[in-house]
Amino acid sequence: MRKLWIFALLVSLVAAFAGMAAAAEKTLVVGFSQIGAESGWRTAETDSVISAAKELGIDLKFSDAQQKQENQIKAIRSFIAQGVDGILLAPVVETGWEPVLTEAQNAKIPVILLDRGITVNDDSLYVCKITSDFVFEGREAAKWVAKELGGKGSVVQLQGTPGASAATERQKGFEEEIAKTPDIKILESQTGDFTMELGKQVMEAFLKKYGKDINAVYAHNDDMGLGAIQAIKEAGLKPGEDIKIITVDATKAAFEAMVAGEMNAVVECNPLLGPLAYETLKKAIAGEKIDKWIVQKDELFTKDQAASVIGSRKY
Ligand code: GZL
Repeated sequence: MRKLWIFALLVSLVAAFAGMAAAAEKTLVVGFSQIGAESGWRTAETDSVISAAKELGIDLKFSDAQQKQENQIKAIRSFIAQGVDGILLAPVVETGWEPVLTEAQNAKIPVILLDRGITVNDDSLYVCKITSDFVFEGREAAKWVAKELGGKGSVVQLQGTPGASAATERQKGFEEEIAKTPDIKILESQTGDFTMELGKQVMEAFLKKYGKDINAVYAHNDDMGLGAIQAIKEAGLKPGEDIKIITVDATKAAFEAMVAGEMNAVVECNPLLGPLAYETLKKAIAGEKIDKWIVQKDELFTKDQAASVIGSRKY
């Protein structure tokens, strides 16, 4: 009888420890509201977030908003209803997030912003943003243009998505810096919405209007810059020679264009944010203090470096 009692005690102890171990290893369930697939950079970011979830054994609920904020808001509400442990949000634009982020806060679900920022009165609505410094990127592009044009010339600007922090801040950085070189004029700025197709269409319009007066193009991302290259070629001009081109992102396609001599420079913007996003989310869930802005370091690459660097690029 005594042995039976001891056996029963051992079985219950093992079960208790197994339960504790299971609780300690509870699979993290994370919702990711992604903007869409508008650019090579965006796809690289999506791949990074999805592959890191697989490597870390995280149960990822992924939603592609097809560039629409209302779809992102719907996705966040769905994540809240599913009771996820955390939410990653790449906010397509800066405004309009208070209501849904308040619902996430009330449900005690931490939200981390990826690759773009938002404007809210109460920044406790999100744990932190993990982004590049877009103003820095814009400044770096302007410094390069000023040097490349020898301090004198005309530039057109292909802007990203209206209302997106990546676009407004790249424009702010560029225009503040280029103003220090008064003989360089920005002929016109128009949005190409971060896509190759629209970037090409806007550049076609700029070429019809300004033709050979355009000395350089500053595109807020590679895809619009690659679209501009197509338009310049179809206009019978040589991209990279007749018209200089600088973009932001530094995807493989941009390096290939620089190797081909059709793009002159690119400012990097790191999309491989998956591992850092989950590491930060786990710290937030554990109640650790997190910096409000985790900045990604970026650098400028020129055509002359492209051939030697392209082999080491990760996206
Ligand atoms: C930058 C990101 C931008 C990229 C574009 O963090 O938000 O959006 O520069 C992408 O390629 O479309």
